[in-house]
Amino acid sequence: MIHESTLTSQHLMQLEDHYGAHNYHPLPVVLSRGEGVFVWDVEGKKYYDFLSAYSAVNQGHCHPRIIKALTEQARRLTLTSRAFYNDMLGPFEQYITRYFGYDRVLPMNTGVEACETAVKLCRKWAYEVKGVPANQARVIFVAGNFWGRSLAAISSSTDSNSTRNFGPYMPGYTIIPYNDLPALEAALQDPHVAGFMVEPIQGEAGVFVPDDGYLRQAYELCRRNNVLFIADEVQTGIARTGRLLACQHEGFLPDILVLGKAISGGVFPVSAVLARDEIMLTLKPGQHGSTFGGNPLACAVAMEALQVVKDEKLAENADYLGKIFRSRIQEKLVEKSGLVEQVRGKGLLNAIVIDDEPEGETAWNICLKLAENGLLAKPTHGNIIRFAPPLVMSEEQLNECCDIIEAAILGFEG
Ligand code: IF1
Repeated sequence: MIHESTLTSQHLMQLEDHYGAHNYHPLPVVLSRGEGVFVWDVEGKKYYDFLSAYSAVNQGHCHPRIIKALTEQARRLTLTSRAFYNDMLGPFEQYITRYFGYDRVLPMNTGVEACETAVKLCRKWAYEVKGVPANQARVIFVAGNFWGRSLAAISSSTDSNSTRNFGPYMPGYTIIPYNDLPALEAALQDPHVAGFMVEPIQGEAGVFVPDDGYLRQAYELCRRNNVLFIADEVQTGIARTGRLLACQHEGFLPDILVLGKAISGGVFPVSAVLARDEIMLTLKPGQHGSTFGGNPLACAVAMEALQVVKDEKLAENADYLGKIFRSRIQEKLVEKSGLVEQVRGKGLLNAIVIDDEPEGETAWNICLKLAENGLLAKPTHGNIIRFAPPLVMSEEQLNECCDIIEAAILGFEG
């Protein structure tokens, strides 16, 4: 078997094209190494990573402490299943519940599994605590949501690309507009509503930041109507928006918290659902689980990855650098270039809106130009380019990246 690193980018792209499902359209860049804020392609070209694997690599690529935790545990014990106890899960559960301020955690692997676990848990609570009649529980979602690719997840999607020809869909969902409190208040009048699941900032939809106070008031409306507020912080959590959790910008803790991605620093699939006893203890043995959920390797990696976030003050850094990023882009591009309509975001989860054709040809070509100039980013929904570097970036590196972005886009003007 030839080791991939001796194959060219072209050959490696051809292998994927020939043998893989075509469920992605990647930029023509083939990466073979990552370290901190940088990645290298197979020809050795160096890039700033401004996507961070969709905010899974907040701690930077191959963080030495997280890799050490991974390799040491991997030599000792990787997986036991939950048929038996192991010596890592209890310490992890204690660590993460204290870290975020919850009674209990249910460990899973991917974000969509954790989100689906949250929906199941919320329904279970509705029947056994709130008293909703059997099979009548409803969960409210917002238009533009994204919580994964499973049938339960796409059943709440308003993006036809995610839903077309995958029906029939999961029943018991109510869809309302995002950032619309009267619509939420109206939907909450249904006594069968169990929960309201929402991203604090809509990532995939294009980094839509709701009005100040929306999340907090939505949370209070839910509490007043005995409905669980479920925060999908798979992408906004783990310091990405300048606080440990995006909900902390508005000073509340969701009833159910869903985490994924950077909970492991992008080193291993780890996700988790956190809740208080009254909710979590509705699940009894045999009612939910997963082969890899809570495995010793995941526990070791996640504890170290979360500790790195605190030790390296990544939330503070994201908050500080995010303000620099948005003010530079506002001043140098939004106010000067006809191409950039808006910059928006919080912390280091940001995006620019390009004045583009619907299919986003210009945004795509801007990303190709950025790649040529050593910075990786990718459009979402056509004309929106998401910028989300690892949170370990320095101010000097951020300014260099802004130079690259500004030069590339102003070059397009010409
Ligand atoms: C893809 C998007 C981002 C998420 C939120 C749950 C999940 C995700 C808020 C599910 C996952 C990933 C999925 C990945 C690309 C990426 C993505 F563009 F698809 F939507 F980040 F914006 N909640 N997002 O963002 O987590 O099961 O993937 O671990 O499917 O292409 P997962």
